[in-house]
Amino acid sequence: MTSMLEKTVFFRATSEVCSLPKSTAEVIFSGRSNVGKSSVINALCSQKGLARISKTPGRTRSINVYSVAMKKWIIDLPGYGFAKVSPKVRELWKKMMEECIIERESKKVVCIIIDAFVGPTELDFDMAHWLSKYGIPFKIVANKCDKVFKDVAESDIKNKIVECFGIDKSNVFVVSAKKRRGFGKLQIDVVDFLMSSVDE
Ligand SMILES: Nc1nc2c(ncn2[C@@H]2O[C@H](COP(=O)(O)OP(=O)(O)OP(=O)(O)O)[C@@H](O)[C@H]2O)c(=O)[nH]1
Ligand SMILES: [Mg+2]
Repeated sequence: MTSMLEKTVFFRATSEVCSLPKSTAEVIFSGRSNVGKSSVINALCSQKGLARISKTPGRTRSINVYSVAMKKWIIDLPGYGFAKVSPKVRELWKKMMEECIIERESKKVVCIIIDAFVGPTELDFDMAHWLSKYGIPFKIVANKCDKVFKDVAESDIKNKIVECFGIDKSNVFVVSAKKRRGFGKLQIDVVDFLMSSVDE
């Protein structure tokens, strides 16, 4: 079943949430700028150039929608906490994110991507609290685990995240988009989530 992710195609880029049609299920990727959201989407879908990645933070500037199957979407959002864009642009990105996550009625889960080396930041906790407040389920994906020192066990990174965010271990993933490592269970969960919803 997870092989269907390899057939994921770009669907649309927009800053107007209301212009998007209805979907039946969405997995939304959110996180600080440059944490590797777009890279994680590429690794998840075993594709190199699906989502555009960049060394410079602030690469993804609109809501990028990818279609895994009919009305089953993966969504890449602009990053939060990027200081180098103007307050006006930051406000616009925030509004886009809020509209995308809260105002759309679709069945959704958010993957908060954090940096495994840096660890969770205040902004990541704010995001988790905000999602909880609105009853939106979320997973934590700790990316760039290739940067973590070899003597730190993956289970330690996981346990720390479980403790910090107060979520179940089954919703925590430690991955490296660069090395394409750790994506097996996330692929299964994403496909299960997308395909378990009934088409309207
Ligand atoms: N070492 C390492 N670098 C990574 C990994 N994943 C992404 N990167 C690098 O991190 C940088 C940012 O990657 P993106 O995927 O563009 O990050 P993003 O979160 O989508 O960034 P914005 O769209 O700008 O918010 C790039 O230089 C990537 O090559 C990883 O697993 N390990
Ligand atoms: Mg991006």
